[in-house]
Amino acid sequence: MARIIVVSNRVAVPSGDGGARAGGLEVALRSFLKRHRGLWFGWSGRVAQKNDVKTHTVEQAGVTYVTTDLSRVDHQEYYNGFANRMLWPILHYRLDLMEYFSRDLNGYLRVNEQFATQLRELIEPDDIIWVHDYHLLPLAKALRDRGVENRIGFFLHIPFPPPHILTALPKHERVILSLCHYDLVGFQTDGDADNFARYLADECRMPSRDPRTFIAGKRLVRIGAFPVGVETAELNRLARRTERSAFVREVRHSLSDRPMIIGVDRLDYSKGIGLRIQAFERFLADNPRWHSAVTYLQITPRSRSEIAGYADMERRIRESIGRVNGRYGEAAWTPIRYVNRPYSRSALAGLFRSSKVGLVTPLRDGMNLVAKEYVAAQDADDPGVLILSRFAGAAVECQAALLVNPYDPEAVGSTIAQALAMPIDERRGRHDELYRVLSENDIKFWGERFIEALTQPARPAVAWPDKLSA
Ligand code: GDG
Repeated sequence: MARIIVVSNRVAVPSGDGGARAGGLEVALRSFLKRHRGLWFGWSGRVAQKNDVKTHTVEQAGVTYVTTDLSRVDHQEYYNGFANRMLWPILHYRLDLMEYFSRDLNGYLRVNEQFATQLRELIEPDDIIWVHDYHLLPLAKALRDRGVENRIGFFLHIPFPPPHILTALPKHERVILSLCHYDLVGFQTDGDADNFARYLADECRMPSRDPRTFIAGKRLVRIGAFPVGVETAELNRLARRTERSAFVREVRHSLSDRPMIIGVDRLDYSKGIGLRIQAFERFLADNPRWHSAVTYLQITPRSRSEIAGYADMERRIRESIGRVNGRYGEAAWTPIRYVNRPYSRSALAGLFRSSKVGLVTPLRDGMNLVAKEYVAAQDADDPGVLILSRFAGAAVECQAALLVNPYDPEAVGSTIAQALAMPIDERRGRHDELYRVLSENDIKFWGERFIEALTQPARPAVAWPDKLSA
């Protein structure tokens, strides 16, 4: 069995807390690498002072973790700059928020070159390389330039917009077209994959063999949809256990056993938290019978606080929660509980299971694992109801959820009332369907399916098109 090398911006090196704070995807990638005696390479998360950049190697439970620090300027230009101020907004369809600086683009390309130089030393001839996410779009080109001929696959965790949005990215060909140096480029949904295919066909005039296979010089680049899943069965077990934990019992007790609505999101504008609060306010305005009778718990760990817009967004969210609590709250009832600290995976699973409604309303999301985790955690006999944005990748598989337009607070507000009043038979029917889909496509299946597709043989011999060698 070939060794697998996973490359991602951040590496989830196991910490002393047994991974309690790790997200489900990190935990799953780790166990995937264990099965393939793999290696995980990427940024250590440390920013070196005075350019004292170090590389760290840790071996644990059959997995090798190699991480590298970033210099202060690389962190600023590659990570905060081009990746998070330019690529993140544009790939989430937010042209209004993108900030382009050519020095950030140069920093982004430079760090990808540095990663390729370090990675080159670790790669053995039969290794399969799996690169993750928008920080590393040009990594395969940098590796090919260094003579790496191994199979290299790429998976984009976030959305991929249509060409007319994407082409607002200055010098988009240098970044996006470099994806053609991968053997397989995977997306969350067919819609994302089609957008990339249209970009190659219409914008770059790239020849193709079929709608999902393009001819990129001496190799074929294949495109596919690989919707990421969760550890469905494992989460269900975890939720069943922690539902009875002292922590969850205390939360429930503090709510006087009122029904709970839950939202869990990294603090990010793509998650639509501000509009969601407006929707909850609308729900309260239209449904006085639920006053003092339901509590909305919003758990929002801070992220990317170094980026100016994120601090403003946080202030606006706090203000609107204060407004709703001030207007509708009572001495014995706070309508919205807002928490910025992160919780362990098991605590979250228990809270999901204890919540009548999972409120997941991103304005745009590659997949949204919280939606799937909420479903996985439910009690099949008495399940909660998932309200899900139609603009989350998860909506493709989760058709049995209550799908909403997150830009319409009035409609989301009335959907909250519908969810709280939903009869048990309908709740069970919807949940059975959702759980079945998430059991078939769980995280393990996702990883194996991607690697299987990546290792399929397919290499034609034709000339490099001009655009690629540019
Ligand atoms: C990107 C794409 C795509 C959240 N709070 C805590 C905590 N979390 C965990 C959740 C979930 C993960 O973080 C968040 O995943 P999402 O998918 O919801 O969103 P992004 O972070 O934006 O992820 C997204 C994903 O990549 C995977 O491909 O689905 O579309 O944007 O697992 O549970 N985990 C813990 N404590 C918290 O307080 N332990």
